[in-house]
Amino acid sequence: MGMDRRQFIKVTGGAGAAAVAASGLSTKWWGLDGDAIANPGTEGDRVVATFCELCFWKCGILAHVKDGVVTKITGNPDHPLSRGRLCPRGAGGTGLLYDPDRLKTPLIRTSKRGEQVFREASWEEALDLVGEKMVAIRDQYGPEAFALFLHGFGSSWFKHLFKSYGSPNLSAPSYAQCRGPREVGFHLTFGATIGSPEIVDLENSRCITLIGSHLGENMHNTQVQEFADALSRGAGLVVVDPRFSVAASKAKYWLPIKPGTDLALLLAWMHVIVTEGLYDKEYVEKHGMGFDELKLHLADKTPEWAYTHTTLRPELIRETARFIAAFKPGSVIYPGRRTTWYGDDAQRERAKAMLNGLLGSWGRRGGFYIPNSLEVPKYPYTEYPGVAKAPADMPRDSSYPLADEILASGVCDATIPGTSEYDIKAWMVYGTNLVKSLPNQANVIKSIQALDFLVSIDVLPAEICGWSDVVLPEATYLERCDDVHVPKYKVPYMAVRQEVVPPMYESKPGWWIAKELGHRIGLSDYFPWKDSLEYTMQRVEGAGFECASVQATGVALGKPGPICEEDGLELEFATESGKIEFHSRKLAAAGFDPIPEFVAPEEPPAGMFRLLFGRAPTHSFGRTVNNRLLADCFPENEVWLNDELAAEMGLKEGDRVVLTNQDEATAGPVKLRPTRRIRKDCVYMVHGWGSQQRQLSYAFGKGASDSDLVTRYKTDPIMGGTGMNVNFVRVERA
Ligand SMILES: Nc1nc2c(c(=O)[nH]1)N[C@H]1C(S)=C(S)[C@@H](COP(=O)(O)OP(=O)(O)OC[C@H]3O[C@@H](n4cnc5c(=O)[nH]c(N)nc54)[C@H](O)[C@@H]3O)O[C@H]1N2
Ligand SMILES: Nc1nc2c(c(=O)[nH]1)N[C@H]1C(S)=C(S)[C@@H](COP(=O)(O)OP(=O)(O)OC[C@H]3O[C@@H](n4cnc5c(=O)[nH]c(N)nc54)[C@H](O)[C@@H]3O)O[C@H]1N2
Ligand code: SF4
Ligand SMILES: [Mo]
Repeated sequence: MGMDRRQFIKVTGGAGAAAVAASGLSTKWWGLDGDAIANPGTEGDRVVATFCELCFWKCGILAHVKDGVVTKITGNPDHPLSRGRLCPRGAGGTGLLYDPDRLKTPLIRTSKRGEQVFREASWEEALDLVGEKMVAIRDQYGPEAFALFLHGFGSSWFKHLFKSYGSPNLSAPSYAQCRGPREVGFHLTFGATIGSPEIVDLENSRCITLIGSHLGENMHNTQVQEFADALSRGAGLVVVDPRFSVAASKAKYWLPIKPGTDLALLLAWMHVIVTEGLYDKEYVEKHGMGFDELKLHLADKTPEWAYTHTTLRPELIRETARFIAAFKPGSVIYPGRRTTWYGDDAQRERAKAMLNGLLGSWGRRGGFYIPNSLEVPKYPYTEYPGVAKAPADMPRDSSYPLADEILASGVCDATIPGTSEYDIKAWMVYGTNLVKSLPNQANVIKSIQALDFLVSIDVLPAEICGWSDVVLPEATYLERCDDVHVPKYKVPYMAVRQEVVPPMYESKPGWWIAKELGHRIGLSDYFPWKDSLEYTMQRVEGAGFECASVQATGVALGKPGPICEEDGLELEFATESGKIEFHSRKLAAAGFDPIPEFVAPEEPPAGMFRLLFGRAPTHSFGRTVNNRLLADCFPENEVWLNDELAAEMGLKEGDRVVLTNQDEATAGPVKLRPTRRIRKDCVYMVHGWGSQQRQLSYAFGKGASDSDLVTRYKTDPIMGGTGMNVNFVRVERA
């Protein structure tokens, strides 16, 4: 359905960026030889320890600076998430810093929204305007009518601003469009969520089962390091994926499942493991609840039954069930991350959790660890004012009783007048490209057109900026100091983000933008600190660490505690029953299946393929597609189509094709990749490409956008996640 971006952001180009040495780079997906990317760069005369923001994993980095220019980025050996190594994107961070297309000054829209003509403005004028709108919305409709959409670590300053302001509508597409179903499915079963970094002890796993988690292409540094180590140690690997992923190529078993039928496979695996007595009896006896109901439920979920849905041979299902069970404990069914697939996602995730329960993997070495975290006192602010109204993310006619975060898709919908309890009138959008990350782009644009006001804060002229009334240019992560990062992890630690070089152009750090806005809308009390350095050092000291040493190394480590039963930890489960719930009374009470039931998904019509999408190791969504260093390794996405079918259709390698979905939305032209590595009922592409914005001068027109084809989604009735793997496309020569 592509939008016309020819009119996008008409401003004159500013000062030229410092040139970065890019050379012929090649990257092995798995080698984590990201360093190769920046190695042409010189040793710095100054090295600053901070952490990465090229994705949301937050690896510790060392940024080398020579003559005021960041020359290379390497992994911080002291940081638990990088352990001295980086993924290619992290090493290529200078490609963002020195991207010539960066937002350089505040922009104010000068013609109708959608025509996207802007003028440059001073910070004074732009902030005054945003401040006036925040006051006007608060006075006229109440603070709840102003929503904050956010993604990324720097959003903390704006969360603080909006909580001080009194809005309950703070949401991120990383929940209802990403890991929400996983968190709900695991919480229902074990009374705890998975979080990020995922609490999976891959390092010690004896067998790893990936169900559509394409670790290695889905590149989270530490996780991939541990995955690679486990495999070289000889750990078993089972990969369930309609596509022969890179991980599948390393696996003992690849199960090319029919898309959308994983729940049937999970039930059949459990059937085999229970009927053959292969589960961890002692563990299930001690920690489980509802095992007898589960056993009864599984009675007819035979591999023969699952075969009719999954197309996987019954013998293969039996053999892999036995294989997986043979490695317990320490045999982990990886929980997945983007689990918003078919609208039955919380139940599929729950089935993964239950299988892990049968294998005795929760709280066990090589399974799921119980994380630690440093005690770091909050900055002593006065209490937030509280909120007058509930979030607007639930439509009037339904509710998602078990959602535990706010649905970004729901807040977006609530912007269309009359759909929710009250209307959202204004958005602030920080670090999330909603036009590409929420499903049904036409609906997102309809919501945007209904707004009184839209301000975005970004580093690049992303699609969302094009729809904004005011665009504020943030300094990149290498040019700013943010809050301290205190994750839940194996080892408790805290990391600091520090300014490596001063902000380029007129860009400003988020903390400064939030503070300036706070002052303008009568919230000065909530911004008592001079700058983020004063704020963070207060927290570092509060946690009992010495500022100078934390600034030098970028991290402060706490004492590791026990993280699994083998360390002597007594397991506790914060479920209703205090046990691992194989049968959930909570689900039953809310009107859902207490034990997951499989319902077959709709089939693609004749001549159409199910559209699947995922990640490439060298890119993060659309946020890196304009990065010249990374483009060298992966210049654009391609559409994977089964090679035999392609031949029948008269299509060959390198042909340009256009994809058209069930609603006549199109994407492309894009390069075709005929390959044996995918089933015949689906096509696959990497998400994030197909930018229609001229302002992103590299990414413009490269590849195709899956987002343009996700016009339809299926909502998870349990938690409101938007299942997005439900679109069908035809493939035609361009
Ligand atoms: N069709 C489709 N939709 C999807 C997905 C998919 O695969 N396909 N994936 C889903 C998933 S898993 C997720 S997590 C979400 C993610 O969706 P988004 O949160 O939208 O993620 P990005 O595409 O990374 O968008 C990040 C935006 O932040 C900007 N940015 C980058 N760095 C900074 C910074 O330091 N400061 C500021 N202020 N801005 C910055 C970038 O320029 C970009 O505009 O999308 C979901 N939606
Ligand atoms: N390099 C890189 N790494 C990233 C990111 C990035 O942008 N770039 N983003 C990060 C984020 S926020 C997320 S959420 C994760 C997302 O990464 P993942 O959670 O691993 O998931 P997806 O991208 O949804 O899944 C893609 C895989 O699922 C397969 N698949 C599709 N449909 C089905 C199905 O019905 N059944 C099965 N069994 N498999 C199926 C696809 O073929 C593909 O291999 O990646 C993270 N890591
Ligand atoms: S995984 Fe890569 S991009 Fe993500 S934080 Fe780590 S180095 Fe940066
Ligand atoms: Mo995600």
